[in-house]
Amino acid sequence: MQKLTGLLLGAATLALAAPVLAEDSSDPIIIPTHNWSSQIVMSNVVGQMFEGMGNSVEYVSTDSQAVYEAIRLGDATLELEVWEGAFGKSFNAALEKGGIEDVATHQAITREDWWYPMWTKEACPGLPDWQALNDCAAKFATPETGEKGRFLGGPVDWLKHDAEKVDALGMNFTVVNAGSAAALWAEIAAAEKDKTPIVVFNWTPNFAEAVWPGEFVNFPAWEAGCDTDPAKGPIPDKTFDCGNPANGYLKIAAWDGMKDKWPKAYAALQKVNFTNAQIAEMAKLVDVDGMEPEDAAAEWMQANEAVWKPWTE
Ligand code: TMO
Repeated sequence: MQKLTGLLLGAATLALAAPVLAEDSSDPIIIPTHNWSSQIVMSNVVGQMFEGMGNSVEYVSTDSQAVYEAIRLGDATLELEVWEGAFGKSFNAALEKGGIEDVATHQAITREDWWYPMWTKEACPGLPDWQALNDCAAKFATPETGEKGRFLGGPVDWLKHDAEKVDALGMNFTVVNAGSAAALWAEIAAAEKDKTPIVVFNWTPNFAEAVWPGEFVNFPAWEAGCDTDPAKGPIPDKTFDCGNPANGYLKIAAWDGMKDKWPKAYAALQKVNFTNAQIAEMAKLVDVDGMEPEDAAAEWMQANEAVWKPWTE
């Protein structure tokens, strides 16, 4: 009897330790990719990890805001980089409608905001304070912006609401949107030659911090609701009268049907977790070393097997 109980207990423990998951569907897992390098490389890393587990994967280039609606409807399966500053609003709206799930939060802490390379401080020593930046607006003037300073924002789909911020805070700046992330790096590199003051949209983790030491502009601190509620932030009748979150999250989202359709891939996805340094490295392999995202992902995986292999077990 004791022996039998022991056996039964042993079996129960085994079952607890290794739940048997149903097989994954042979349909491809749809992974959306966007227009900045770390997201594309990370998508390929996780895609190649799924392929190594026997899954089929398809990458689809998708608008970085519309993707939350696509996931909710099951047209895309997951999103590996939900940046709080750029996408928190769209993600929350989709969560409220249902069909999408908050799967995990990366260890990485993110920030996305107005940023300048350090040489800019010579022209504007009061930085990083936003009012000091505004007092120096003329130093950033270009033929394109007349008397106003030029702020180079990211591609419009990142919806950074920079024009609303300029309006809310009464700044002497005009927002110009770059056509691509590469255009941001090209302008910083051009400004570096004669140390022209420049203020652009940038983020961390990114390769840029290792290439150009710089700082984010300090705007009035972000508080929840600053983007929707005029009462939040220092200006009583304006939204976006604040900076982006300075300690933002980076989340993973998935279609809520994923766990039933691809239970093994879903179990692995729940364990995916990257650090700031790992994400900056993924961007560097493309933006500095000039690799194709697919090759960058393969190289990263080869060098970091100890990081991702355990997620598949
Ligand atoms: C969404 N992004 C990382 C480009 O700021």
